[in-house]
Amino acid sequence: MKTIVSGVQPSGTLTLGNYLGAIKNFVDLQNNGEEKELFVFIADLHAITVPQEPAKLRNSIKSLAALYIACGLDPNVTTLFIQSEVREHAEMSYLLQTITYIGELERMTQYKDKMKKQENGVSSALLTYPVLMAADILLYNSTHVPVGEDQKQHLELTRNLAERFNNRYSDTFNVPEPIIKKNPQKPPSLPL
Ligand code: LTN
Repeated sequence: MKTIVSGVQPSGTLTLGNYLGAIKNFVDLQNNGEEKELFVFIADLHAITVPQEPAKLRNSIKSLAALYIACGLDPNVTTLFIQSEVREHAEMSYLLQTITYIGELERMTQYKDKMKKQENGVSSALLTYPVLMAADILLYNSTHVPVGEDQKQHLELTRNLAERFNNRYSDTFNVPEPIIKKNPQKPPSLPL
């Protein structure tokens, strides 16, 4: 049986881009009639890799939860949750950091782009962000992960870390496959 995990960051204002780029795919997966287990979360630990205003972030978390449900994710069918409320995400992230090379994180294109934009220095969590993402995925023994084209490199790292851990210690993690939608629907002039 497939186990599918994905999340959206609760940062900024939610747009049609969030719906078309991510949430609609989750709803389609939920309703496609296949037997599966689907986990969809609110990636608030990812959001705090860049500075956030606490009150605004709390609001964004609630808005994203409402959006998930309004778009058709059914809490009776899909496991919906807030990442920070499951502390194993942070624990697993630390354990995976022990097998991650700094060099492979520094090569991530999203890190390089975001780093250039931060004026007051970059948190170490921005560098280790892809390890947290690997933790999100490997924690549930996922078989499939729906992500946008921009997250392909992070998925590749996740697969490498799963294989590295399995080889170094014992066969522990499933090595997940990405579900990357070709030609995603994009609203004009909105970055996804
Ligand atoms: N990094 C992703 C959000 C995200 C995610 C995940 C997606 C965090 N953890 C695990 C899939 C699986 C983003 O910014 N779109």
